[in-house]
Amino acid sequence: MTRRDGIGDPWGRRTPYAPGEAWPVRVDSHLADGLEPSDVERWVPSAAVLHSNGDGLDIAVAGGEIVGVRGQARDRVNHGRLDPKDLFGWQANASPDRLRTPLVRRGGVLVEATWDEAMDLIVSRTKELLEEQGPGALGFHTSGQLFAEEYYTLAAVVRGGLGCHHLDGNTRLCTSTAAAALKETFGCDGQPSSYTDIDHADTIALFGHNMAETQTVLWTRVLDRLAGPSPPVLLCVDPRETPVSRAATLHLAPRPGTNVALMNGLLHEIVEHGWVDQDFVERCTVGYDELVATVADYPPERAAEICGLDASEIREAARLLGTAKRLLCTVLQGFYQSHQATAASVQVNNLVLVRGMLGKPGAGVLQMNGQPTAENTRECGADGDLTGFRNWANDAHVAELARLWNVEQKQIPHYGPPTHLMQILRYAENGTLRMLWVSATNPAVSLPELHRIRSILSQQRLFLVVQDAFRTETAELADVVLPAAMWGEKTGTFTNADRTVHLSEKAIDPPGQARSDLDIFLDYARRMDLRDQDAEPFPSWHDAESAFEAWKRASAGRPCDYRGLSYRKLRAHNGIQWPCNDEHPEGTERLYTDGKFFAQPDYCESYGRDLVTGAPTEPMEYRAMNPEGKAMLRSAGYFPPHEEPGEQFPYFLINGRTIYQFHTRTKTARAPQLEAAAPEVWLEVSEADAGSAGLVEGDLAEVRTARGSVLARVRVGGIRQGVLFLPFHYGYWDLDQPADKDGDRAANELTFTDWDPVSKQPLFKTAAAALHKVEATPEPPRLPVPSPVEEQVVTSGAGR
Ligand SMILES: Nc1nc2c(c(=O)[nH]1)N[C@H]1C(S)=C(S)[C@@H](COP(=O)(O)OP(=O)(O)OC[C@H]3O[C@@H](n4cnc5c(=O)[nH]c(N)nc54)[C@H](O)[C@@H]3O)O[C@H]1N2
Ligand SMILES: Nc1nc2c(c(=O)[nH]1)N[C@H]1C(S)=C(S)[C@@H](COP(=O)(O)OP(=O)(O)OC[C@H]3O[C@@H](n4cnc5c(=O)[nH]c(N)nc54)[C@H](O)[C@@H]3O)O[C@H]1N2
Ligand SMILES: [Mo]
Repeated sequence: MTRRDGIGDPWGRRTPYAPGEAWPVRVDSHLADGLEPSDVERWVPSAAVLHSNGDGLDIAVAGGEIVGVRGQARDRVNHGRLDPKDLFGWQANASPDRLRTPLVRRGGVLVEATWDEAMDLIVSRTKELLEEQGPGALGFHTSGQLFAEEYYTLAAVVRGGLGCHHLDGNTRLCTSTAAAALKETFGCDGQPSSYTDIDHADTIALFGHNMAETQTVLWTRVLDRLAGPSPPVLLCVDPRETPVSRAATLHLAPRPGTNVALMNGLLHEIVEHGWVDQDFVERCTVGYDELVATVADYPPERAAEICGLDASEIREAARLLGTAKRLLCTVLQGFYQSHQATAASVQVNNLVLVRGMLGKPGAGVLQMNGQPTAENTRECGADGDLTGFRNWANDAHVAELARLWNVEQKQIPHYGPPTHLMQILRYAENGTLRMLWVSATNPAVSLPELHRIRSILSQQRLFLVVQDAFRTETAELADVVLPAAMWGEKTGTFTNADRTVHLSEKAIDPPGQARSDLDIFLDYARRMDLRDQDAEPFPSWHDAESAFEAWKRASAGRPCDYRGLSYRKLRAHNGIQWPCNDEHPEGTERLYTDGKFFAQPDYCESYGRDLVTGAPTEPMEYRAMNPEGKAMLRSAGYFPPHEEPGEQFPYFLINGRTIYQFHTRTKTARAPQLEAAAPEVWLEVSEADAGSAGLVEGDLAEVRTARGSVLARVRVGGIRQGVLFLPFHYGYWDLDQPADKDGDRAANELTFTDWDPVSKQPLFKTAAAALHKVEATPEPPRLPVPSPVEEQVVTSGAGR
């Protein structure tokens, strides 16, 4: 077991390995200062909660407190390793400013209240609104950070119990495009590939994915392959220089918002050179001719012109992808948070399909998740889908769900797709939605165009409930605040980006009167006196394990089949990939190995949407197009982003993450090591642009868009010229004086309200901006620790 410098050395020591070998174990750990392993009273099994990787870990407990963490050597995901946020982030649980009691707004201020007072307010408001307006007056905005049991319960309560259509997760902001792209191609959500494909791949391509900073342990797996014999070729597509681009064999830095043109150009070359697995295409797919027709318009010269690249770069990238023997592609926010998000992401699926790179070790696609439990939000139907990847447009699926819940079929709204978050907010804005219940998400920092979000959430006529562990920017606007137990303080299961299910056990008691989200949702259902058709209390379950058993029944026979799992089984062997059932009792490493898909018209989760307009495809149309349920090669032409640099706003502003902070920092800012590593917002500017704006490293700059402005210290770096980058983690300077005090610092002050037509994911990574110097640096700037990238690769011939 190594205690390591998780800040200065975030990826740790290399453990090189060869293709097809097992990834060596390296156990990372961190304990509170002065503690030795012998001081730990109990190690409680769990998994990492500050990203989607799902690294198995044990929580160290002493004196009723969490005192550290240790990676699990036997875990299939991390083989013992931990990322910086996991090494230190647990300290947030013990933060003195945790919410300990409910709060209610009286005379304009939030004051402490009892659970009875708080819940009575919520229940009486719900009943009034149901009476006056019906369930359309209610909205629920949940998370990608709760447990499966909690999402399943929320979905049952909201859709089955209240008959309300307005339930979505912050997964809408995160990986609704992953879900949409998988549905477009495979007819159903569900990750085709496995992290173990990294062990076998000879070519790994990352599309808009800064894996080194956002899935740190997965990246160490890649680094260990790069350091071993026969390393894989690495392709990086990102307008910025990142630790990934620095390790890459080839880095394409396209103009932001041009992913579709790039992908079409790459596929053009692959078709042109005959790098197509015709047998696979014939056997397993529909739509090849249409795909060829779409990409015919994107010869490398045209794609290069749109993307601001050299045609030779596109040719070279196509050659690497086209001649790979075991090709693994990953996709994340650089693709998902832009205007043609789904169209770009399905082209990565297409690339893998036309090359026949599916269902065998080292080949495939990972349409990544971001949050630790985003997969569960989607499976359980706490987002814009129905429980168990059921199809809202297929009456038989809705009837099945109604039978399961013992409610009338018409009780479950399915007159159209479940309402997506951006539409829920629009209803709140125009006053038709009058109660919004926000659980485990901080929209006052994470949603686009914050001045609009603030004005929506702070309306008098909107009753806002916020369920969180901390008094966040959003909680400050609430009418009722409910104190929640967090990870480590409750039991439940969660599923990572490669379908691996972990059981996370309760290690300590929550602070004060805080309660688990599951208990809160169930308490609400009881107080609302929700009943099924036999007048029995609904939902019928009462704790985490009974909720899990109920969820297993709901998943039965669906692609995400959990029937073969149980708490007992997960206690014996944590980390099992679904589907897990009689046919696959030990779980399933890869989907679609037999060339069969979940796309049959009667079984599929979705009939798909038009990639340009987002209009849902009619069931008859789908049946005609794909009667046998093959994989679908869908494609679209390129359109320019909806906001592009011009005279007044000459830069393209993008945003994203740093390795040391998580989202709106409610946890990582409370871990001293992490906060010290990246304490303040900064602005990444290319050398050329810094020169022309008269800026040097550390100067204070203002970046302005049509929505607002942010002040940040300048970091001069290897970003594409004409592009600026802000980390999005930093909320208001001061909770008491949101915005406009010393200039704002939240990236979302600058973003705008718009979304991908198919996935409805907001376009966070698009804005035209102006840049001005405000003040020269007075002294060496207090900047975040630069990512210590230089030593990340032990070169025994990285790349080729
Ligand atoms: N340290 C840390 N890790 C995290 C998180 C965190 O907050 N902090 N959050 C987790 C979550 S929820 C998520 S969703 C993931 C996100 O993980 P990532 O998607 O890897 O993170 P981002 O930094 O948002 O975006 C990735 C890259 O997209 C690039 N990009 C921007 N615009 C474009 C474009 O138009 N085209 C292309 N090709 N690239 C573009 C950016 O330069 C950036 O480097 O991370 C997870 N892991
Ligand atoms: N500009 C810009 N904006 C973005 C993005 C971007 O790249 N750029 N990325 C988007 C993405 S991918 C994401 S995922 C979102 C993330 O956005 P948010 O979801 O708003 O971010 P978090 O800070 O993770 O908020 C989670 C909240 O849940 C609380 N919490 C944690 N555990 C629990 C629990 O067990 N129960 C309860 N009740 N509360 C809990 C935390 O204290 C925190 O307040 O941001 C999105 N916004
Ligand atoms: Mo995310």
